[in-house]
Amino acid sequence: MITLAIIKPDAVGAGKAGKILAQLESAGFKIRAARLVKLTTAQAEAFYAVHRERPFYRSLVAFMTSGPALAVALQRDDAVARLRDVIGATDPAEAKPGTVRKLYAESKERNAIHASDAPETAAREVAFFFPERELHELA
Ligand code: 3AN
Repeated sequence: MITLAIIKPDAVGAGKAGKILAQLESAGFKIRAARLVKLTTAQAEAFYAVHRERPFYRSLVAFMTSGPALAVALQRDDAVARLRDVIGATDPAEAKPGTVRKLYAESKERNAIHASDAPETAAREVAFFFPERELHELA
């Protein structure tokens, strides 16, 4: 199974992308595709469309377009749930010790990493960044 992670602009800007990728690899994920992207406002709005009514939506879009982010397609068994375990809670104050967000996130918004939250979401989010057909077939 393949899921999507995005190492967000805060973590890329702080020079933590390599450490985070190493942590994900140590947790058993294989990197299947990777792309450094500077999202446009339209792309960030589309990616986070599910949150468009939330009060933090405009701020989230501004943050996600503020600098380069690293989108990564990751493969392992039970990838979606296992990646959610490794990244930790949305709010770093609530994230368990050793999780990516506990280690690297600054706040609920600037929280270092995104991970797909369900298998259907993962398929859509992987295709958003990696439309190549081969990757879908293996997902
Ligand atoms: P997660 O990323 O853990 O799946 P979601 O889907 O609820 O969390 O939120 C998506 C993104 O929106 C988060 N990664 C975070 O950057 C931002 N966000 C969520 N809740 C808040 C909040 N209360 N204030 C500011 N930003 C938030």
